[in-house]
Amino acid sequence: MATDLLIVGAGFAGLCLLERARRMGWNTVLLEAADGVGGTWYHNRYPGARVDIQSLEYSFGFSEALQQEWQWSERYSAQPELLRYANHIADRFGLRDAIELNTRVDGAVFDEEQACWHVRSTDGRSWTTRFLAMATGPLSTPNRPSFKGLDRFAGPVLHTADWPREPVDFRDKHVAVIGTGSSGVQAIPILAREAQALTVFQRTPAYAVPARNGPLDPVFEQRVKADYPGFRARNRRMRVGFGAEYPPNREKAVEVDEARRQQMFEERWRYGGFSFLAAFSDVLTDPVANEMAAEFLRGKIREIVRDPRTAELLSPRHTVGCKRLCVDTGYYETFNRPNVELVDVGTQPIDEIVERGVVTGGRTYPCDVLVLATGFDAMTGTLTRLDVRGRGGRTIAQAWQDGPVNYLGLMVAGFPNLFNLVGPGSTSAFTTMTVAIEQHVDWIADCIAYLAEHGKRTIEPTPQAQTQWVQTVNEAADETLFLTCNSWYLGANVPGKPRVFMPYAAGFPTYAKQCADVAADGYRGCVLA
Ligand code: N01
Repeated sequence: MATDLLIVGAGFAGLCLLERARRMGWNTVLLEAADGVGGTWYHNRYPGARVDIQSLEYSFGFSEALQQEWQWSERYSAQPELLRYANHIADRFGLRDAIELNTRVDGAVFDEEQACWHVRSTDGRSWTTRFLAMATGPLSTPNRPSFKGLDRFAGPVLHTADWPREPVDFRDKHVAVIGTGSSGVQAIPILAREAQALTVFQRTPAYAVPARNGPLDPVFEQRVKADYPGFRARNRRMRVGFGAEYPPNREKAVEVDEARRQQMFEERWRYGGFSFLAAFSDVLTDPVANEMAAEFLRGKIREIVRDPRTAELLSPRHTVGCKRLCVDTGYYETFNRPNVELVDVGTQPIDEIVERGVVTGGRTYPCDVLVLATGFDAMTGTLTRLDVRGRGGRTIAQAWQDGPVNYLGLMVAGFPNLFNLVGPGSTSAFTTMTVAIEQHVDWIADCIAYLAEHGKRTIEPTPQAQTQWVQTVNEAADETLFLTCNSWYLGANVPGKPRVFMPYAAGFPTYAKQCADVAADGYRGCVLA
């Protein structure tokens, strides 16, 4: 039997869309490759994994009962609690009977005559569906660099985004970590405490601001819960979908005196997290203001790290915020420990991995366990690896060979009735994920309902509307400083990937309004048939 909607992926986005589909009364199935729900929070079980947006903001608002009953224990929840939250949603809303676990989708073909999708899984099963929603996540395909000799390494090789379920015992072990992005920055302090010795291989140093994590303040929680809808609405008006409690400072760093500048940076440093980037309104747009923020952070590194050479090596030179800012707990302090060594592989890349070590700069660094904190083939990697064929048998990989193209980040020309959630061309990771997901779920649900009301079977964007949207996304990026360094936003972390800025940087309110306007205009830019 054909379903109305087939969702791929049981992470936060897939669960949220499934809950909505249930309320809409659609016959829906959700296919998930893993043996449990939770997506990101299922796979990223590395020590120290936790959210970098405050829990009260990184949570769903679609159900008042859910947001009232759910109790976060910390200001920034750790992975086990986020995984419990995903499972609670699946149970509380009775979603499990629509979810097929251990079912890895490997392809889908659009049937032009019947106007439906035929979806198949690696174990040979197939489904037919009117609408297909890819909730496969922007950060879900691990990036595993092809280091020479990696397969010869005698010990375990663990990727942070594909971490084993069983606890890993690091006692008496010499551990090597490659990568110092958000995942490495969270894992390194814990690994340093657990392992006998830790060697960190750093290609690019990271800017990190303390999370100031701790138990959730019950007074703050009570205040939020007294008016959760208002709290959500205020956050949706923010560029990033969060932070309304501590709004951006409207002053410009370049227009205030040195004392005021230091005072504001210091206040934000003490408050913790991403609020630092909002210390002044020009930090992310004016290179001079950005360098002031950068120098403040480098000053903190010099204060914290006792060895001046290590402090210098840890001090980034690129634009702050150009790569996602890391939110840490004790990261820089870790390099004061006698059992931790920092190795620069920015100037001298890793030559090879040998049976019991990592070789760079003519020296072999011994290790028993290798941790790859090397990130993801972000935003496009999961979809382009699937054999998804639209009109004329064209695959997504072909359509995106020069970088992702789509309309509103939601639909691709030539792929009717296919929706992509929180991927390229939308604000995605530039917004707190739950806000981005709920906006996409609302839009998709309204769109499917509109088609039914108007007796239409398919929707797809016109190539012209798509080209225009890609231009809009590029123009938004051109107004920022995001193009000034090598980040996963640009695909620069994966050798050979087209260098295209993938998320939409105009801010959540602008994006949400553009999506709403398109819908209000009867899905302007789309062909409905
Ligand atoms: O990945 P990354 P991540 N040789 O790409 C290095 C989200 N997230 O998993 O910077 C040596 O940021 C690479 O070096 P360089 C968040 O959105 C959130 O840490 O490319 N090194 C870099 O240091 C985040 O932005 C949380 O020069 C190599 C590191 O590996 C996104 O996920 C927690 C290399 C990869 O950093 C990705 O974060 C974790 C090579 N060949 C993640 N290849 C929260 O807090 C790569 N590297 C919620």
